[in-house]
Amino acid sequence: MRVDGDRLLQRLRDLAEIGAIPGGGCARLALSDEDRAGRDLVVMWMRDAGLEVTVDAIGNVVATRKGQVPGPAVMCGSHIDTVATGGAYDGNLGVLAGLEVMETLNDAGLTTRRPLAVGFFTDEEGARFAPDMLGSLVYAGGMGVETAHDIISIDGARLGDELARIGYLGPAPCPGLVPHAYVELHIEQGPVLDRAGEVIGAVTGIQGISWQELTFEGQANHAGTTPMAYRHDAGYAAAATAAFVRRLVSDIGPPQVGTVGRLDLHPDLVNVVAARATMTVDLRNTDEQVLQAAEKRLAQHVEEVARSEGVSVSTRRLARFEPVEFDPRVIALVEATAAGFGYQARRLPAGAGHDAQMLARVCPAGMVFVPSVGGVSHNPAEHTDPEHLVAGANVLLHTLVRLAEEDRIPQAPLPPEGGLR
Ligand code: HGY
Ligand code: MN
Ligand code: MN
Repeated sequence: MRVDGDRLLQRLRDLAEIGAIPGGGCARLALSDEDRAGRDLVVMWMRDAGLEVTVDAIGNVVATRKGQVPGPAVMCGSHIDTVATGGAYDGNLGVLAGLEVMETLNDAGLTTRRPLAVGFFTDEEGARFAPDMLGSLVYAGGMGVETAHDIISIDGARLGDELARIGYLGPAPCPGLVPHAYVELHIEQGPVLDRAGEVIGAVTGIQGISWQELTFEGQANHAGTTPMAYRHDAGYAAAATAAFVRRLVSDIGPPQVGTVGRLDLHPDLVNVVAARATMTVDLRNTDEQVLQAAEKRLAQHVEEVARSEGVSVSTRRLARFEPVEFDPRVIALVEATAAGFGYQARRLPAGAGHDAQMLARVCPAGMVFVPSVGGVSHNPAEHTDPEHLVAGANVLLHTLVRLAEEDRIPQAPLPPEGGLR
């Protein structure tokens, strides 16, 4: 049994049309009008496939295909919200490949033992409303839905109001139904598979994430008349911190990464010493202890530079998730399924956050990766070769069917299935 690759690729193109931006990418920030339009299109496809669609109180959408016996579903999915410079595949592939699995089983007239479900989770990116993976965090019981509803976006909107505005403040309760298992297909978004010339990744886990917003308050002053010793330059404090982040990360070494993605100055004028600077720092590492040490060193630097520049500083935590290890049985199942297609799956951790890391809190979870050309993502140029997209969908299909048919999740290591049906 194989997915209909043409149908999957066409749907990826159709969805990418919504919020399309030059260069082949799309911009569908969470709970924006573009996100609503994307949601409406995918929900229509889900209903046309005969799936039972539910929307929960944080806007997560789950479409379920009945099994022969009732009970917890084998779940797949991802997200369809994007960053402002998003590509066509980040998140979208996992949702549309999951839908393709359902369509393929429909075409084959097959009903799996357990129900199957495909979902898309609200605000996975966290770019508009922090933290990221918010919908799946609430689904897994990691945050109360009322708390989530009161989150304010970077453009000043309240999450609960935006959910209601786009018509996705749904009746289904949070936390959501606990699946039998969860498997997410996603593009790697990094260079590992592409560089190695490999097609399938069996993801071992996800690195820890630390997001902070720093606000330095100094004193606006004249850029020409104010001697340097008299300045309280918030812009300098922020710039020095951005440079420190780069030094810190190179001192710690891989896999530590650090990013200053946002940096706003006020009044943001050429001849005024900045009175205020607001910036974000994104630190990640697969090792929780090293990540904590990096956070400590950053905090020390921030205190020192604020004191030496005579500015005040406040810190706001935007996201903090520890590293997650996926279920070894699911990792082995992905490997064995890939081997059945003749692919030697590479084991690797995920550098990006994913909804699977939240589902891993409540059920056995894992991920399937396919290569990102040049490792480029969060960029309209994001690209995965069509045959790799289809290969990932076929590995997802057979991994899900195996989880839906077996009494229990097979113990690792598994013999590769010879020549899949
Ligand atoms: O930030 C991330 O890793 C993900 O794209 N939300
Ligand atoms: Mn993603
Ligand atoms: Mn992303």
